Amino acid sequence: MKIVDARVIVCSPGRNFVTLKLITEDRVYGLGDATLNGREMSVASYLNDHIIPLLIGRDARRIEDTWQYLYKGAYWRRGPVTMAAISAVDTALWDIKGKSVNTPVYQLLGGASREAVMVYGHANGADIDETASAVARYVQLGYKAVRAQSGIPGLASTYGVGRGQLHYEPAEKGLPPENVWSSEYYLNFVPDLFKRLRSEFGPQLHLLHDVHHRLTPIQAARLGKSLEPYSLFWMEDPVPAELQESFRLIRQHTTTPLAVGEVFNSIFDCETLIREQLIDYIRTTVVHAGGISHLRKIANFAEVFHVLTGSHGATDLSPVCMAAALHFDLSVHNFGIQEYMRHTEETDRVFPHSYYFEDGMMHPGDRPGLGVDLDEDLAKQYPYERAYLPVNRKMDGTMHSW
Ligand code: EZ4
Ligand code: CO
Repeated sequence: MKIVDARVIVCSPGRNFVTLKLITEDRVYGLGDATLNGREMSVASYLNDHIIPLLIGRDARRIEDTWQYLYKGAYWRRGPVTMAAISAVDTALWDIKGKSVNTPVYQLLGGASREAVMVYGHANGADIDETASAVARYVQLGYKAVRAQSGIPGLASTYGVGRGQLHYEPAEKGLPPENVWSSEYYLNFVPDLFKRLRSEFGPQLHLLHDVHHRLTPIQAARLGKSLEPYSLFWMEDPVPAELQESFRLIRQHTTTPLAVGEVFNSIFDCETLIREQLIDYIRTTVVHAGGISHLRKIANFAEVFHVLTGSHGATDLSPVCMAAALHFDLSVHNFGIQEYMRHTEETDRVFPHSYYFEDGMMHPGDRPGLGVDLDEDLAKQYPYERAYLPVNRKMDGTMHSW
């Protein structure tokens, strides 16, 4: 079953997406997400200029061999651009495999380990009152788990607080916006937010929070400790995680569960975190961590160390990635939770899909393959528009992690 054609579709229905389409001699095709927010065109080039020439004529059934060929064969390993490109190929090959044997991908991954997968939505507001009303809206929609982010008194903008209510989108057209940050203001404020949410919504609702890589280990330890009375489901990305060992310090101070991994590209980025049981949830994704094949290896490794999955699922991960994530989530034994930020209607029209949300849970649907398509004609109406994620500075102007 030879691959005879391949193309990269870059479009912007609501936001930018890079999608790989592989077509076989049997006219079966598969899709893979290759979107790297704010650096999209580098992955498009990696695919067009370097990977597609290697794929034409290859047997589409050899998923693992193709993964190893692209990973080991490049000599240069890992990194977000390389791994997003490999992820796209891997995801498209799983889609083809499913379609060619007429079965949904989760059936090929061992079948369903659960009826459906719990997802969490994003509630945010300019202040505690607005954030509490946003959480209430998610509860009304049936969500069992909600991430809460709020504007911070004294800071003009902060991560996670957007303009809309269901479509938080941090990337901006034009040059990167600059935000101003104070860890002191933040640390003094966040416990009040969760005190209010826990008392208003009771003990059952899962509450999550994303620190977005902004604290030092000892600050993160303090925050985790101060949030313990409000029993968070998790505290996400408390510190930048290039130094995996820094989680030892956080871990020894707090029982607030820790989640990390949305910017990781491979099992090597989380090996210490998992093996030393320094985290509770690993958030690596299909699109940024080597596709379904590599994500399964990470999950299987994590299972041994009582670490559950909690894949990233922001709007910059396309519906193709979302579908692949749901097949993975449904099948893998140590699933924890899936992030789900709703895409805009334009995005959903360009990427029709079989996955669905019901009562706080999602299911990938039972169409063969991933169950997601790309309307290429419609996509042409939304050409790529350069956009960047914001950058962040401390109040004295020093660059900080965004
Ligand atoms: O900032 O996807 O948990 N979700 C997140 C996201 C990320 C964006 C970056 O492209 O942290 O909002
Ligand atoms: Co995050």
